[in-house]
Amino acid sequence: MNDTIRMVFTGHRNTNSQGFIAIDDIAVREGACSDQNMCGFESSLCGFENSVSHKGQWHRKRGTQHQVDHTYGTENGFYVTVMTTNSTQTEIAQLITPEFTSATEMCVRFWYWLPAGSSNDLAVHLLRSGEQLDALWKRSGASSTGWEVAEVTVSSPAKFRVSCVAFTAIQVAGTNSTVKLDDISMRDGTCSPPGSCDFESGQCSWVNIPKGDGHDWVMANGGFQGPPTDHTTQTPDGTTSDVPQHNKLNMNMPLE
Ligand SMILES: [Ca+2]
Ligand SMILES: [Ca+2]
Repeated sequence: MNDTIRMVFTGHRNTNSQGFIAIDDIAVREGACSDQNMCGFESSLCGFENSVSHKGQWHRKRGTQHQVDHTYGTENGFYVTVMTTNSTQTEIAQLITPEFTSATEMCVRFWYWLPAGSSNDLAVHLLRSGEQLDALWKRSGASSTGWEVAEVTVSSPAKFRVSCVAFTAIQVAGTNSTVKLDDISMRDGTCSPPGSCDFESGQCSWVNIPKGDGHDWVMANGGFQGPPTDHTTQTPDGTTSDVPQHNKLNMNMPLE
């Protein structure tokens, strides 16, 4: 029996491009991919749990051709979405992060997809010792054309107190399409103010606008085909958002 598996990396280069495609440090190991501070829901719920106080449930679901996941952008990736139990009643589904006891302020970053129809609603709450506080972030009535990113600063005045973050979806009876979530991550410290970003720990809530020409802004360190240092740290280790020369690109101002 031949059980050899080969993987193929396929790059398509724009004929007018002055840019490049680069691959480095490929590592293969058994098991699902994981990032301690990120959940892409590829093999599990990463310790997230459904609230037992509500009937609606968040479930992992494999993407489809028209609704790809965010992590991989393919139908083979997973995300979480709400499954309702009763189509005649509005239901609430609440996905709760594992408990954390660390810093007093954390930045929660997540990707969401609100389907068409003004009846869907997604909110982020802090649960402190089981008590749900006022919504820190809420979006409703504006459907997404695809995955959108949001960042929410979570503050807990009582240091080292056990807290959780809850993603709450309200599913109105009679609607089929539901809210989706993917790539939820948390890091110490506050989120950058809307529009501000030093690119030292990601792109904040800036995203590339697909233009179909194969060009994107990429995160880069000093030196290679770019400035020798970034502006924030004035060192080659700081991160910038670069595009090859002569290419004019747009980045999308985050919604707030
Ligand atoms: Ca995913
Ligand atoms: Ca920087």
